[in-house]
Amino acid sequence: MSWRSSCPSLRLRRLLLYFPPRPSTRRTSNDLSSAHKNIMRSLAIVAVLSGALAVLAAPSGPVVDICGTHVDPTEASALEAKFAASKKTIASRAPFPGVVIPVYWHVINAGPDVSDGNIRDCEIVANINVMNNDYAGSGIQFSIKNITRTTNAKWFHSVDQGTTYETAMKRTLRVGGADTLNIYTVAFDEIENPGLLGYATFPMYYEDAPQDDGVVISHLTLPGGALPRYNGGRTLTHETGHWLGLYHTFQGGCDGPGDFVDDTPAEASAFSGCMKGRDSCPQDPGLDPISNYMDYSDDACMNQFTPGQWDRIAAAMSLFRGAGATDS
Ligand SMILES: [Ca+2]
Ligand SMILES: [Zn+2]
Repeated sequence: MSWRSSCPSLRLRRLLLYFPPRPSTRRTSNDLSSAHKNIMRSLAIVAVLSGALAVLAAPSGPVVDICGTHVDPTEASALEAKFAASKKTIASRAPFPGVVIPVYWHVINAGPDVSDGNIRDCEIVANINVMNNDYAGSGIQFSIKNITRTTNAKWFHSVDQGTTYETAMKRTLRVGGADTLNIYTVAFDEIENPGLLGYATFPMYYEDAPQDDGVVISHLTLPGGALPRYNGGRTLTHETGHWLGLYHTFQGGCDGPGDFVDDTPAEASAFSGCMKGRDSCPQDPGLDPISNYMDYSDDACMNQFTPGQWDRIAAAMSLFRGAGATDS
Protein backbone atom coordinates (compact mmCIF):
# COMPACT_ATOMS: atom_id res chain seq x y z
CA MET A 1 0.00 0.00 0.00
CA SER A 2 1.28 3.49 -0.66
CA TRP A 3 0.53 6.42 1.58
CA ARG A 4 0.38 10.03 0.47
CA SER A 5 3.16 12.05 1.97
CA SER A 6 2.53 15.72 1.38
CA CYS A 7 0.04 17.94 3.13
CA PRO A 8 1.07 21.56 2.54
CA SER A 9 -2.30 23.07 3.38
CA LEU A 10 -2.14 21.49 6.79
CA ARG A 11 1.29 22.92 7.48
CA LEU A 12 0.11 26.39 6.57
CA ARG A 13 -2.97 26.17 8.73
CA ARG A 14 -0.97 24.98 11.68
CA LEU A 15 1.57 27.73 11.27
CA LEU A 16 -1.20 30.27 11.40
CA LEU A 17 -2.87 28.57 14.31
CA TYR A 18 0.19 28.31 16.44
CA PHE A 19 1.60 31.75 16.61
CA PRO A 20 0.22 32.17 20.10
CA PRO A 21 -0.82 35.66 21.19
CA ARG A 22 2.30 37.09 22.79
CA PRO A 23 2.10 38.19 26.38
CA SER A 24 1.97 41.85 25.58
CA THR A 25 5.21 43.68 25.97
CA ARG A 26 3.27 46.78 25.03
CA ARG A 27 0.92 46.85 27.96
CA THR A 28 2.85 49.66 29.65
CA SER A 29 3.20 51.69 26.49
CA ASN A 30 -0.42 52.86 26.65
CA ASP A 31 0.34 54.58 29.92
CA LEU A 32 3.12 56.63 28.46
CA SER A 33 2.58 60.07 27.04
CA SER A 34 3.50 60.83 23.46
CA ALA A 35 6.41 62.92 24.74
CA HIS A 36 8.04 59.69 25.75
CA LYS A 37 7.83 58.05 22.38
CA ASN A 38 11.55 57.58 22.09
CA ILE A 39 11.83 56.08 25.54
CA MET A 40 8.86 53.91 24.75
CA ARG A 41 10.50 52.69 21.58
CA SER A 42 13.63 51.83 23.55
CA LEU A 43 11.56 50.08 26.15
CA ALA A 44 9.76 48.13 23.47
CA ILE A 45 13.06 47.03 21.99
CA VAL A 46 14.34 46.02 25.41
CA ALA A 47 11.09 44.20 26.09
CA VAL A 48 11.28 42.35 22.78
CA LEU A 49 14.93 41.49 23.39
CA SER A 50 14.30 40.26 26.91
CA GLY A 51 11.31 38.33 25.63
CA ALA A 52 13.58 36.68 23.09
CA LEU A 53 16.16 35.98 25.78
CA ALA A 54 13.46 34.49 27.98
CA VAL A 55 12.48 32.18 25.13
CA LEU A 56 16.12 31.18 24.62
CA ALA A 57 16.63 30.68 28.32
CA ALA A 58 13.37 28.82 28.92
CA PRO A 59 14.66 25.37 27.95
CA SER A 60 17.28 25.41 30.69
CA GLY A 61 14.58 25.67 33.37
CA PRO A 62 13.19 22.64 35.17
CA VAL A 63 13.01 19.69 32.81
CA VAL A 64 9.49 18.50 32.10
CA ASP A 65 9.24 14.73 32.19
CA ILE A 66 8.26 14.32 28.57
CA CYS A 67 8.83 10.56 28.46
CA GLY A 68 7.17 8.01 30.70
CA THR A 69 9.55 5.13 29.97
CA HIS A 70 11.58 4.90 33.17
CA VAL A 71 13.10 2.06 35.15
CA ASP A 72 14.75 2.34 38.55
CA PRO A 73 18.22 0.79 38.95
CA THR A 74 16.80 -2.37 40.56
CA GLU A 75 14.43 -2.99 37.67
CA ALA A 76 17.18 -2.19 35.18
CA SER A 77 19.38 -4.84 36.80
CA ALA A 78 16.56 -7.37 36.55
CA LEU A 79 15.97 -6.54 32.90
CA GLU A 80 19.69 -6.78 32.16
CA ALA A 81 19.79 -10.15 33.87
CA LYS A 82 17.01 -11.24 31.52
CA PHE A 83 19.05 -9.89 28.64
CA ALA A 84 22.09 -11.86 29.77
CA ALA A 85 20.09 -15.03 30.52
CA SER A 86 18.85 -15.23 26.94
CA LYS A 87 22.44 -15.87 26.03
CA LYS A 88 22.59 -16.80 22.44
CA THR A 89 25.72 -15.93 20.60
CA ILE A 90 24.91 -12.93 18.55
CA ALA A 91 26.94 -13.39 15.43
CA SER A 92 25.82 -10.22 13.73
CA ARG A 93 26.31 -6.73 15.07
CA ALA A 94 24.68 -3.62 13.74
CA PRO A 95 24.24 -2.58 11.08
CA PHE A 96 22.17 -5.48 9.85
CA PRO A 97 20.59 -4.29 6.63
CA GLY A 98 17.35 -5.73 5.50
CA VAL A 99 15.40 -5.68 8.76
CA VAL A 100 12.08 -4.07 7.98
CA ILE A 101 9.77 -3.60 10.93
CA PRO A 102 6.07 -3.65 10.09
CA VAL A 103 4.23 -0.67 11.57
CA TYR A 104 0.56 -0.49 12.54
CA TRP A 105 -0.40 3.08 13.38
CA HIS A 106 -3.53 3.58 15.46
CA VAL A 107 -4.94 7.10 15.34
CA ILE A 108 -7.09 7.72 18.40
CA ASN A 109 -9.21 10.83 18.03
CA ALA A 110 -12.05 12.74 19.67
CA GLY A 111 -13.68 13.67 16.37
CA PRO A 112 -13.10 14.14 12.65
CA ASP A 113 -10.81 17.19 12.69
CA VAL A 114 -7.02 17.32 12.88
CA SER A 115 -7.43 19.32 16.09
CA ASP A 116 -9.38 16.37 17.49
CA GLY A 117 -6.29 14.24 16.98
CA ASN A 118 -7.42 12.89 13.64
CA ILE A 119 -3.98 13.42 12.09
CA ARG A 120 -3.63 12.85 8.38
CA ASP A 121 -1.96 9.94 6.66
CA CYS A 122 0.60 12.33 5.18
CA GLU A 123 1.76 13.40 8.65
CA ILE A 124 2.17 9.79 9.65
CA VAL A 125 4.21 9.10 6.52
CA ALA A 126 6.34 12.16 7.28
CA ASN A 127 7.03 10.89 10.80
CA ILE A 128 7.97 7.43 9.58
CA ASN A 129 10.32 9.09 7.06
CA VAL A 130 12.00 11.04 9.88
CA MET A 131 12.40 7.84 11.85
CA ASN A 132 13.78 5.90 8.88
CA ASN A 133 16.40 8.61 8.43
CA ASP A 134 17.30 8.54 12.10
CA TYR A 135 17.70 4.74 12.06
CA ALA A 136 19.36 4.53 8.65
CA GLY A 137 22.77 3.77 10.18
CA SER A 138 21.44 0.65 11.90
CA GLY A 139 20.06 -0.98 8.79
CA ILE A 140 16.62 -1.09 10.41
CA GLN A 141 13.75 0.47 8.52
CA PHE A 142 10.07 0.86 9.30
CA SER A 143 7.23 0.20 6.90
CA ILE A 144 3.60 1.21 7.40
CA LYS A 145 1.30 -1.78 7.01
CA ASN A 146 -1.91 -0.16 8.12
CA ILE A 147 -3.38 2.97 9.66
CA THR A 148 -6.47 2.57 11.83
CA ARG A 149 -8.73 5.35 13.10
CA THR A 150 -10.75 5.13 16.29
CA THR A 151 -12.99 7.82 17.74
CA ASN A 152 -12.97 7.50 21.51
CA ALA A 153 -12.69 10.72 23.51
CA LYS A 154 -11.82 8.92 26.75
CA TRP A 155 -8.93 7.07 25.16
CA PHE A 156 -7.81 10.19 23.32
CA HIS A 157 -7.60 12.39 26.42
CA SER A 158 -6.90 9.94 29.23
CA VAL A 159 -4.79 7.05 27.98
CA ASP A 160 -1.65 6.78 30.12
CA GLN A 161 0.56 3.98 31.38
CA GLY A 162 -1.30 1.55 33.56
CA THR A 163 -4.76 3.01 33.02
CA THR A 164 -7.82 0.95 32.17
CA TYR A 165 -8.14 3.14 29.07
CA GLU A 166 -4.73 2.00 27.89
CA THR A 167 -5.55 -1.64 28.52
CA ALA A 168 -8.83 -1.36 26.60
CA MET A 169 -7.22 0.52 23.71
CA LYS A 170 -4.38 -1.94 23.26
CA ARG A 171 -6.61 -4.98 23.74
CA THR A 172 -8.88 -3.69 21.00
CA LEU A 173 -6.31 -2.49 18.50
CA ARG A 174 -2.96 -4.20 18.89
CA VAL A 175 -1.92 -6.56 16.10
CA GLY A 176 1.09 -8.69 15.19
CA GLY A 177 3.88 -10.36 17.12
CA ALA A 178 7.07 -9.34 18.88
CA ASP A 179 8.56 -7.90 15.70
CA THR A 180 5.54 -5.69 14.95
CA LEU A 181 5.56 -2.05 16.00
CA ASN A 182 2.16 -0.76 17.11
CA ILE A 183 2.04 3.03 17.46
CA TYR A 184 -0.85 4.87 19.09
CA THR A 185 -1.39 8.64 18.95
CA VAL A 186 -3.37 10.28 21.75
CA ALA A 187 -3.54 13.67 23.50
CA PHE A 188 -2.23 13.00 27.05
CA ASP A 189 -4.12 16.12 28.16
CA GLU A 190 -6.27 14.61 30.90
CA ILE A 191 -3.65 12.59 32.76
CA GLU A 192 -1.47 13.01 35.86
CA ASN A 193 1.57 14.37 34.01
CA PRO A 194 0.21 16.69 31.31
CA GLY A 195 3.73 17.34 29.97
CA LEU A 196 3.97 13.76 28.75
CA LEU A 197 4.83 13.30 25.07
CA GLY A 198 5.20 9.55 24.92
CA TYR A 199 6.08 6.20 26.43
CA ALA A 200 6.99 2.75 25.21
CA THR A 201 7.47 -0.85 26.30
CA PHE A 202 10.88 -2.51 26.35
CA PRO A 203 11.49 -5.68 24.32
CA MET A 204 12.33 -7.46 27.59
CA TYR A 205 8.68 -7.00 28.62
CA TYR A 206 7.22 -8.68 25.56
CA GLU A 207 7.19 -12.28 26.73
CA ASP A 208 5.22 -11.45 29.89
CA ALA A 209 2.92 -8.79 28.43
CA PRO A 210 2.63 -9.11 24.68
CA GLN A 211 -0.67 -7.23 24.53
CA ASP A 212 0.95 -4.20 26.18
CA ASP A 213 3.73 -3.98 23.59
CA GLY A 214 4.06 -0.76 21.62
CA VAL A 215 4.64 2.98 21.53
CA VAL A 216 2.18 5.70 22.55
CA ILE A 217 2.90 9.32 21.55
CA SER A 218 1.18 12.68 21.51
CA HIS A 219 -0.49 13.58 18.22
CA LEU A 220 1.14 17.02 18.48
CA THR A 221 4.68 15.64 18.11
CA LEU A 222 4.45 14.67 14.45
CA PRO A 223 6.39 16.73 11.89
CA GLY A 224 4.58 20.04 11.48
CA GLY A 225 2.58 19.36 14.64
CA ALA A 226 1.48 22.03 17.04
CA LEU A 227 4.05 21.58 19.78
CA PRO A 228 6.97 24.02 19.77
CA ARG A 229 10.40 22.35 20.08
CA TYR A 230 8.96 18.84 19.92
CA ASN A 231 7.23 18.77 16.55
CA GLY A 232 10.05 17.33 14.48
CA GLY A 233 8.93 13.73 14.82
CA ARG A 234 11.73 12.78 17.22
CA THR A 235 9.36 11.68 19.97
CA LEU A 236 8.65 8.65 17.80
CA THR A 237 12.38 8.07 17.18
CA HIS A 238 13.01 8.27 20.95
CA GLU A 239 10.14 6.04 22.04
CA THR A 240 10.94 3.49 19.37
CA GLY A 241 14.50 3.51 20.77
CA HIS A 242 13.00 2.23 24.04
CA TRP A 243 10.93 -0.28 22.09
CA LEU A 244 14.18 -1.53 20.56
CA GLY A 245 15.82 -1.90 23.98
CA LEU A 246 17.51 1.44 24.73
CA TYR A 247 17.33 3.29 28.03
CA HIS A 248 17.68 7.04 28.45
CA THR A 249 21.25 8.31 28.24
CA PHE A 250 20.74 9.60 31.81
CA GLN A 251 19.59 6.20 33.11
CA GLY A 252 21.22 5.55 36.50
CA GLY A 253 22.88 8.97 36.62
CA CYS A 254 26.67 9.30 36.98
CA ASP A 255 27.31 6.05 38.83
CA GLY A 256 27.13 2.41 37.87
CA PRO A 257 26.30 0.97 34.48
CA GLY A 258 24.08 3.86 33.40
CA ASP A 259 22.32 3.02 30.15
CA PHE A 260 24.37 -0.18 29.62
CA VAL A 261 25.94 1.38 26.53
CA ASP A 262 29.70 2.03 26.68
CA ASP A 263 30.00 4.86 24.19
CA THR A 264 27.31 7.18 25.59
CA PRO A 265 28.91 9.32 28.32
CA ALA A 266 27.25 9.18 31.73
CA GLU A 267 24.70 11.90 32.37
CA ALA A 268 23.29 12.93 35.76
CA SER A 269 19.80 13.87 34.59
CA ALA A 270 17.69 14.61 31.55
CA PHE A 271 18.71 17.54 29.41
CA SER A 272 16.19 19.95 27.97
CA GLY A 273 16.88 22.44 25.21
CA CYS A 274 19.75 22.79 22.78
CA MET A 275 22.75 24.28 24.51
CA LYS A 276 25.87 22.18 24.01
CA GLY A 277 28.71 21.62 26.43
CA ARG A 278 26.84 20.40 29.50
CA ASP A 279 28.95 18.13 31.70
CA SER A 280 26.75 16.82 34.48
CA CYS A 281 29.13 13.98 35.46
CA PRO A 282 32.46 15.87 35.51
CA GLN A 283 34.31 12.97 37.13
CA ASP A 284 33.41 10.74 34.16
CA PRO A 285 34.78 11.05 30.61
CA GLY A 286 32.89 12.94 27.94
CA LEU A 287 30.36 15.74 27.77
CA ASP A 288 26.67 14.93 28.17
CA PRO A 289 25.26 13.19 25.08
CA ILE A 290 22.62 15.86 24.58
CA SER A 291 22.32 15.32 20.84
CA ASN A 292 21.52 11.66 21.40
CA TYR A 293 17.97 10.62 20.51
CA MET A 294 17.65 9.03 23.95
CA ASP A 295 17.97 12.32 25.85
CA TYR A 296 15.23 14.99 26.17
CA SER A 297 16.73 17.69 23.93
CA ASP A 298 14.67 19.66 21.43
CA ASP A 299 13.85 17.70 18.30
CA ALA A 300 16.04 19.96 16.15
CA CYS A 301 19.06 19.29 18.37
CA MET A 302 18.94 15.50 18.30
CA ASN A 303 20.91 13.74 15.60
CA GLN A 304 22.67 10.73 17.04
CA PHE A 305 22.60 7.10 17.97
CA THR A 306 26.00 5.62 18.80
CA PRO A 307 27.54 2.35 17.52
CA GLY A 308 27.10 0.98 21.04
CA GLN A 309 23.39 1.72 20.86
CA TRP A 310 23.18 0.02 17.45
CA ASP A 311 24.80 -3.06 18.98
CA ARG A 312 22.39 -3.07 21.88
CA ILE A 313 19.45 -2.71 19.49
CA ALA A 314 20.81 -5.56 17.36
CA ALA A 315 21.06 -7.79 20.42
CA ALA A 316 17.61 -6.86 21.70
CA MET A 317 16.04 -7.37 18.29
CA SER A 318 17.67 -10.73 17.97
CA LEU A 319 16.89 -11.94 21.49
CA PHE A 320 13.41 -10.56 22.06
CA ARG A 321 11.89 -9.55 18.76
CA GLY A 322 13.03 -12.35 16.50
CA ALA A 323 14.41 -10.01 13.88
CA GLY A 324 17.86 -9.99 12.37
CA ALA A 325 18.59 -13.10 14.38
CA THR A 326 21.71 -14.85 13.23
CA ASP A 327 22.46 -16.70 16.43
CA SER A 328 24.62 -19.75 16.23
CA1 LIG B 1 26.64 5.04 28.85
ZN1 LIG C 1 12.23 8.06 26.99
